[in-house]
Amino acid sequence: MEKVLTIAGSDATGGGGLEADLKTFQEFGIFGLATVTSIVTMAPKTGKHSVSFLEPALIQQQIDSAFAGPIDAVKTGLLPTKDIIELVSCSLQHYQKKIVVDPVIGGKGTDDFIHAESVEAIRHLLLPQAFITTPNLREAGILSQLGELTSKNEMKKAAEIIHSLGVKHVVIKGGTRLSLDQAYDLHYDGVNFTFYPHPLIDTDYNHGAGCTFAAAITAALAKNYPVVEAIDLAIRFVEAAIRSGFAINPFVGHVWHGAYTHAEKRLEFKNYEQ
Ligand code: PXL
Repeated sequence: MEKVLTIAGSDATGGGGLEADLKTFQEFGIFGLATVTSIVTMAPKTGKHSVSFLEPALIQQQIDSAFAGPIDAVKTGLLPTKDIIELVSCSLQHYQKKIVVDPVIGGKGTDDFIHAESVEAIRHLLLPQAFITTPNLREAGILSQLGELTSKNEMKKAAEIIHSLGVKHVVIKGGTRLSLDQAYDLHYDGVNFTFYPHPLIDTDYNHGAGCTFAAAITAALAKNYPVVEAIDLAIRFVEAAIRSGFAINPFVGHVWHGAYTHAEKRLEFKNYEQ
């Protein structure tokens, strides 16, 4: 069985972060391990999110624990400080297999989780080690230093700049922000640009979609899917998860990570004596 490590923040409400990653890995039939870098909590009366960081030494001990055995792929999520990004980059320096970097900068409806010096560390320390990076439209604008991206052409420019930082594949999640007829995700491999159109889904219950998308790509790669097939499957996996999104509390609605496989129907109680 494949083993995949996520190095990410914990989302205490369970939609994004390493909770999304582990649930998604499980859906792919893959064994998930986790290194916690930080914890995102939500105030129950206001819905305001806050981030707390873990001590670098404790993060290092978790990574060392995970690498006590073989790991088939690594995904990174929220790495909130420059020190933590340096530590993760150093720990992955001799890692030979695929690294997926989800360059988490902000959450929906919250202040940014990370600041300019961390963005620089992602650009120069982490992206050169990555096989795939999966910024959303806003993160792609920040990483490419182009600012707000408002068209498919600008997405292509951003993808080229991000690719030049050393990552092999750039996948920009267009999402609903472009206000076009459909959502467009863009894949650039250094030669070809491929847009993946998919339907816009009218819902606010999509917290965790970005993490789930990157986790699904990581899992598919660990299962030896070719890149294009991994992206395609991840798009369908997340589309199903968003269609089954639900309100977890009065402030936020989460994707359902198990939607693609109808996981809610698994092991249902059947009373055979009736
Ligand atoms: O969706 C971005 C994200 C990533 N990582 C953690 C989060 C969130 C959003 O809330 O909590 C830990």
